[in-house]
Amino acid sequence: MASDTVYRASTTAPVNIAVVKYWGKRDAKLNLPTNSSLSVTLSQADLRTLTTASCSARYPASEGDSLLLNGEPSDVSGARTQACFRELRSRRAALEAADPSLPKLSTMPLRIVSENNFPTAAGLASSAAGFAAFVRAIANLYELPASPSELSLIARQGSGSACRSLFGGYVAWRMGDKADGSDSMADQVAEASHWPEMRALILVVSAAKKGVSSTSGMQQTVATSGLFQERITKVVPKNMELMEKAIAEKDFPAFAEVTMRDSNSFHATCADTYPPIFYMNDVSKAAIRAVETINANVGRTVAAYTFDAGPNAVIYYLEKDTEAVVGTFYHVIGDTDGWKKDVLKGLKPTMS
Ligand code: 2P0
Repeated sequence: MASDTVYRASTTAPVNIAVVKYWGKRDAKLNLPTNSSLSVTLSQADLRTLTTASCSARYPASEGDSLLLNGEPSDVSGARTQACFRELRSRRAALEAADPSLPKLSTMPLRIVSENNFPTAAGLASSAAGFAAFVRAIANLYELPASPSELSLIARQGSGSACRSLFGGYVAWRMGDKADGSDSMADQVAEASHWPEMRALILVVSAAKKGVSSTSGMQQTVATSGLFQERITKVVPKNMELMEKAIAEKDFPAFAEVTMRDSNSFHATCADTYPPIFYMNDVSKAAIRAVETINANVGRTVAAYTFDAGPNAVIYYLEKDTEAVVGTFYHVIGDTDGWKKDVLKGLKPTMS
């Protein structure tokens, strides 16, 4: 019977780590950023979210939409999740209005089941892969003729950094300037195959949940930091330009310098927030010194550090320098409390 049909679609989405950071919203409701950002998408073999979306007329309407996240029921009533549901449903409803022979999926309750292949407790940002997979799974279920950039517009409303996880390789999120956010979306700067030697080493300093969430941290920075104005008007526009050039020319020393400077600039604005926000700890700072030592010992820049809204370090390097970079970190880690050897990995960028 047609009414018993369960419609289903699955997808995966990868994690991305920014080398020019998103930090600040100009419109919290639409999740519009104060600056553009750029990231490298990591291999799905290592870190990814797998999501299945289903809908059926036989799912009780009284239960509404639901989300099972790593086996646990998760709240879907938040404004951002609701915005994603609404955007996707309205696009499906438009298809159904244009073609009455299509099943009315837009009227059916949705069940979303999502799992990460990495421990959520590892302290790695999972909202980017999570919302990217969430949006793409429903878009696939609804058979929406949407490009990755169009889907990035929707995923952005779930979590800003999620818009960059709709692409593999090297990805920019253009801030846009329209008030309705219709031009604030991601595009691919280069495929992973353009620079396939790129690697990322993730050092999990602490698996604890971060003290100040990104969403509230960036709001406090926008409201109180004077340095932040300098960052969004001068530092980031220049870093975006230099980063795109470094990627186009596969210039690792340039890529590394912009990556490290942008991370430093982001954390400086956090320290300039009132009251100040500190995401890095002493072990994070030891990782910075280790990168400097590695680069000095090799005599050229072979490693670049970057830190998000937490103490964990991501170290970018090229495959040919694995021994110098990873080998040294293993050595350092052996002597340093706080590092977790078992989660130290050399990750490849992905083609998505
Ligand atoms: C980034 N971060 O570009 C920056 C660097 C953290 C530091 O994107 O409020 O979780 O959901 O839009 O995307 C973290 O911010 O924030 C983030 P919301 P999100 O990767």
